[in-house]
Amino acid sequence: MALDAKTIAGLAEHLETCELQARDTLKITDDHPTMDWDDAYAIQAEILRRKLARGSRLIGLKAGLTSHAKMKQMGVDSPVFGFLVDDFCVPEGGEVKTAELIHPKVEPEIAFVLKRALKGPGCHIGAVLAATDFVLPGIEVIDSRYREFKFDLKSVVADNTSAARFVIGGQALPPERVDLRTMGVVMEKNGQVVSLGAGAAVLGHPAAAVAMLANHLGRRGEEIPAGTLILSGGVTEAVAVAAGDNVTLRLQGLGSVSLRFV
Ligand code: 0L1
Ligand code: MG
Repeated sequence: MALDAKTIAGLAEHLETCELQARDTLKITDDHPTMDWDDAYAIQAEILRRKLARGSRLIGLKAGLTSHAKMKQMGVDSPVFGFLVDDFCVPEGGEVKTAELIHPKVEPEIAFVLKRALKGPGCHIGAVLAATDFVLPGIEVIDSRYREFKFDLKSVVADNTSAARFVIGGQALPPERVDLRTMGVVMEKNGQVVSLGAGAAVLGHPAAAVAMLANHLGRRGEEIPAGTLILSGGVTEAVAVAAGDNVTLRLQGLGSVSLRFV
């Protein structure tokens, strides 16, 4: 690690304050160019620790930048991983207050809920499908704390991969009841189709994103516990939203989920 504990704690406080006060900042590697991957994940872990200490509950994990469309949109070339706490969860059809966010965007995602723990290294699509209880539609609302979404990957990891809000809903089905690769994905904003894709846009198979997450945690001696909700990553590029927008995601065979921005 290149940064000391005091610097990591200070950067976590800075980024979380930006999140809670809905104000942006420059990417943290501008002032800390030697920051390495362990530092970035340590800052993210410290943000989680702060939230848990205030009573938030860890309810899930996320993979980000798992589709070529997202990687191209952000000019990067590898996935990143973050956490989801209960504060981020919006009820199906519920409201997201834009005053609490900086510059929100929505992503159409396939969500997994595990019935058994997954531990890497060596985790693969088959292991993920065997450990999955059900899959269902999920919309992730991302809100990078970095000005104009200008960042590098390490700064994004420290910023909990831009996680802000999410909604899950629609129909939950066991993975053997659907073909996650060919599953059609349609996202509408105010009744207009804004994103179209198929599950295979996520690393060839969305379960591959979950396997990558398990292998990432496995290298750190951690696992994905049973019962964890996992957002496997945006199938298409992210779409900007503003107050007044209604967003609906339809996943073939899994119904729809929606939310409103106020
Ligand atoms: O969930 C995501 O794919 C977001 C990853 C972080 C980069 C971004 O803010 O778009
Ligand atoms: Mg996402």
